[in-house]
Amino acid sequence: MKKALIITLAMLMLTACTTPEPYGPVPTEAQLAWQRMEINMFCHFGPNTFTGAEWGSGQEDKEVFAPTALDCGQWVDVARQAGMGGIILTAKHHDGFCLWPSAYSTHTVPDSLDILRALRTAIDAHNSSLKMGVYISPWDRNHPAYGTPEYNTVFANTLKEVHTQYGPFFEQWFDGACGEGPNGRRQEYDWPLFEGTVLDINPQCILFSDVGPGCRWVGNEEGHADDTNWSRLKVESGKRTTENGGCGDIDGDRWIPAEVDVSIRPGWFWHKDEHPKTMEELMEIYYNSVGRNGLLLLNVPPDTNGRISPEDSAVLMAFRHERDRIFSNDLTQGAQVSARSRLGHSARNVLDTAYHTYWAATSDNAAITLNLDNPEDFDLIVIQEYIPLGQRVSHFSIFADGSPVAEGTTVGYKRIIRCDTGHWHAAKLELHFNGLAPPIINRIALYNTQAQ
Ligand code: FUL
Repeated sequence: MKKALIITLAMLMLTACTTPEPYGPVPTEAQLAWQRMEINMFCHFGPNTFTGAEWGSGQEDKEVFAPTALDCGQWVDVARQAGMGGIILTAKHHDGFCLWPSAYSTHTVPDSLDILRALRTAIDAHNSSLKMGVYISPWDRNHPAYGTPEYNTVFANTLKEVHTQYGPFFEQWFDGACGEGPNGRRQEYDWPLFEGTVLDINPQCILFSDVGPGCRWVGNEEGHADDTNWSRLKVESGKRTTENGGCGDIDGDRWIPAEVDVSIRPGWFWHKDEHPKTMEELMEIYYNSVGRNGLLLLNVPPDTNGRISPEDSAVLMAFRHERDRIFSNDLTQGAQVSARSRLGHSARNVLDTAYHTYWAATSDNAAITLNLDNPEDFDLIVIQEYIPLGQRVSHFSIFADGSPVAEGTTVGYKRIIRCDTGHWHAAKLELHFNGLAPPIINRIALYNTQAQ
């Protein structure tokens, strides 16, 4: 009898310890890995680098594309040292010029100047975790077939060629721009054909477009997501049902997180009279993108040498150094944590850096308290929801030593809350969450940007 009771109790505990049910759509493994990259590098490179244009006409002489000291290994070094997870190269921009010797266009580099191959080789040579992605513009101002049904087949063949010969790519960037081609006509893009072509070759590839399916355009090129940012989206017949690029849809039925693309310089291509943003501006962008549940795709265009300029490289290193300085000292270490928790998913889990441990609250309205060893000064609060089980939090409010200090709506993969009145000084922090389902939080951390 006693034995049976013990077995029943043990079984009950085991059931209680299991993973909570997911809420709504959840990321695929590839989407989760993508989100965890946090910052990637975009490289706009092509004839425009040499002509000063942003949108080339497609009539440029092929010879204008002539980097004098091409070094894709240097791009890789800069990206790695800047803390980026991957590099996405504009293999074909709107001018139609292919940075590889394509069989489907006459407007290409010669075999001897295959930039896709050079980048692939440089990335593989480093044997690091840096991943490669590709931007191929459907809009083509050079191709004679553009504006006719035949072009959709040409473009699908182009995708197939690039993905089979130079892949695997972690992301395929589909630019939504659709202007006129050389014959004055616009193209009706066959998106299902384009997407199917890529996914048949690489089902893990994250497809970027205004509506996903892998990730979505955030809706601006200034470097910010909305304050409210759901990773869910409603899409019908290839279109958004609402104009919510920046904030997604609370009731979206697909997991399509936001990507924030912005250039380090005023233009997307390198131009000699333009200069990069400052480290402080990049930090602002970081807080407003990664800190608002977005992935930051920061464009760093190689110059006419075929290298990332010393100016851009210096500011990227300062940006990395500043993030390391701020985020190396989490002030919650050693704190006492208390909250009602689902068995096996204790509140203490919010302090560790292991990704797959979390605090699972027991109700939609939940609170967690952190008692620090000593009162601390801090001006950043970082919260991360455990998104493999869905995005749940719809409102949060934070109290420091009993006084309300901040509130907001969504959290998602990562939310960074900044103090706009200098800094907070407190020994006790309470966070109240309202969720669409009981919140699941894997990290809470506090930092002081002003600490020496
Ligand atoms: C836009 C393009 O028109 C720009 O030239 C740039 O490539 C940007 C990333 O996307 O739609």
